[in-house]
Amino acid sequence: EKQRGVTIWLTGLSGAGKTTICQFLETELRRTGYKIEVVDGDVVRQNLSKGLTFSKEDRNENIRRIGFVAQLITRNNVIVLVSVISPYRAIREEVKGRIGDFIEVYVNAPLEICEQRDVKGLYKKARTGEIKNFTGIDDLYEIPLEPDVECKTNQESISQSANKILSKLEELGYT
Ligand code: GGZ
Repeated sequence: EKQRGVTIWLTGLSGAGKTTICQFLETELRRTGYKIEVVDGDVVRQNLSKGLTFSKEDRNENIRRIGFVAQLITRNNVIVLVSVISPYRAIREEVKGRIGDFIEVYVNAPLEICEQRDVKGLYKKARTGEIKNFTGIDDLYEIPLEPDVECKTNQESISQSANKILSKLEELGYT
């Protein structure tokens, strides 16, 4: 039977665990033999979206570009793992509508936890004002109202979070 493509879209704050869950899923799905592509916000911003700022307009432009690319890959029967903050609900819905085969995953960790982790020291810089418009500090994050999967990364392990997503893939017939 032929593999169906799908975009798995992980949205959430910086430091919530999106990239970590993606890496786990990538390994797991590749091991099983699926064709996978990974699109990480941080990497896209150094390439496809180089030069874009973190204004609402530029974030939405970034998301639109990523959505476009994810759509192309998805229709070629590949599983696409996207991890981007994507703070605005309307543009997430727009991309979802366009791709169709789309699983929205809310990677949910409380701001305090993300800030404690502060892997890259960005929250500290946001607090001191060295970085402006930082999501969760002085910029908006609109929580998903009906995500297909919610991962509470301060209450569950990486493999538990990833397994929720793998179960959803199977439930929807993609694996
Ligand atoms: C949010 C920022 C900002 C501001 C730099 N706000 O956790 P990271 O570091 O490695 O990934 C974040 C990345 C956010 O890029 P996205 O493309 O995912 O954002 S969006 O979907 O809103 O377009 C973070 C870093 O860039 N970063 N400045 N002001 N995150």
